[in-house]
Amino acid sequence: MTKATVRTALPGPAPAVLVLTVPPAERDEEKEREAELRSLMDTAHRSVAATLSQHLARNVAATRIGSGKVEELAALVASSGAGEVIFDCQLTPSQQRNLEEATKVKVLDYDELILEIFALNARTHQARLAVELARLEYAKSRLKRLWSHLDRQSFGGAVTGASGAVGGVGEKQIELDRRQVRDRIVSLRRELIEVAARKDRAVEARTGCFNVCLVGYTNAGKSTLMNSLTSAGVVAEDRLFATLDTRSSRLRLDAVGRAIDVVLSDTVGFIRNLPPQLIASFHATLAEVREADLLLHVADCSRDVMEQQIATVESVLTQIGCGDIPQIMVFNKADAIWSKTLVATARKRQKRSAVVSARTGAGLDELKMLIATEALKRTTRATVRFPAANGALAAHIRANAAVNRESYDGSTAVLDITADSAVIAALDGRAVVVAR
Ligand SMILES: Nc1nc2c(ncn2[C@@H]2O[C@H](COP(=O)(O)OP(=O)(O)O)[C@@H](O)[C@H]2O)c(=O)[nH]1
Ligand SMILES: [Mg+2]
Repeated sequence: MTKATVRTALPGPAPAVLVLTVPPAERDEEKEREAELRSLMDTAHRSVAATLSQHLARNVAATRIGSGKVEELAALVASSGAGEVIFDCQLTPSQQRNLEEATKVKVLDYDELILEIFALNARTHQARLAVELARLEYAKSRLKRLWSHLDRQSFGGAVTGASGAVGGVGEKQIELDRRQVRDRIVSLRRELIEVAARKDRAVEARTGCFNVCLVGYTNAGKSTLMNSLTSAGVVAEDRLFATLDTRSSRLRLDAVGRAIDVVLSDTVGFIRNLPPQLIASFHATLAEVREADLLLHVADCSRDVMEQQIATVESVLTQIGCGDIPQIMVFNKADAIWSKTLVATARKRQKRSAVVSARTGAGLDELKMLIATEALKRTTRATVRFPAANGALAAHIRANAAVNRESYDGSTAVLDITADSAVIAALDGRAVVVAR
């Protein structure tokens, strides 16, 4: 069974009610913000039961939103059967606690949602450590909230006079937790320094395959593009890609009459208003991009802020050491283009670019051709022959190359493979290699 099947079999969190807190001055951005939040929910494998907007300039100290809205929220949670509430902004621990009391479900703020996305997307050891550190630092300030249920549920109300002792139980637990969290934070920091020193590369290198990573802003259409590129495609054999996780798909491209397989991976999107304390874990989560052979930088050309978004993504890519990876600039949402002139000007600055609509499918063939051309530059196809009894060599080839066909010539194994030219060159001497 592949990881993908395991993942989809797990029940996801119950659908959520989204709360948008929109200052009156930003009202015309409301639709945009909702789309962005929904896109983040999608990335976090969560579903949306309903949305509630609050147009309010000030932050109500106790509950963030006004008391009338809190009532409305509680009613909406009950009527939609939602299992949690997610805010598009930061909440203080006490706001979170008060809102949970009013709605009777878990309330998450924006940082918690983002942290969860990072946790889901952390694939290297280093990224997992960085995300755990950020989560603990977040949790440290909220331990009181975690344990407040102990006071209320188990001992609260009925037993009058006992509340002093009850507070003691919660307080003791918080003290204990606080110490544990502090210790773990110290050890995580130390471990992160060691890992950085070792230049740890725990990404399962999918050598032999051409790795393409989708990068770009949240809501640019990366996941939609990934689906439309792969859904119609002919897929290669499953076992070649047994290590793929749910965010990767294989794509077979036709490169001038020759089939070429590439692995396409969706990444966590660049997020507007990324809280500063999450930047380190965001970068660590993206580090896997460094292993890519090609980046598809997806930009939303239906937006007037396209240029700024492109510039932000470029600068982050440079910061994390991905500035030199070949890139195809993909101007997505051509069906809703904001300005043809703007896109034409932006295209002039790019070596390779395509204007597509992941929604209608326009331009996707051209994009596939561009990807295939890049992939062809890097991969070689060859036929290798070696004694079938040499299981170690067969395993080595399977781990490092894509096997297109295999047959036996008596006791000789004959494999038609596609791999990085260096991998094929290294087989020389251990097998008879004929380039194709
Ligand atoms: N009009 C239009 N909308 C699109 C297109 N591609 C994606 N979208 C929409 O943009 C939103 C964000 O898409 P998504 O793939 O989740 O973005 P991601 O955050 O980059 O993965 C969704 O509402 C999509 O339906 C497109 O080509 N045209
Ligand atoms: Mg996405």
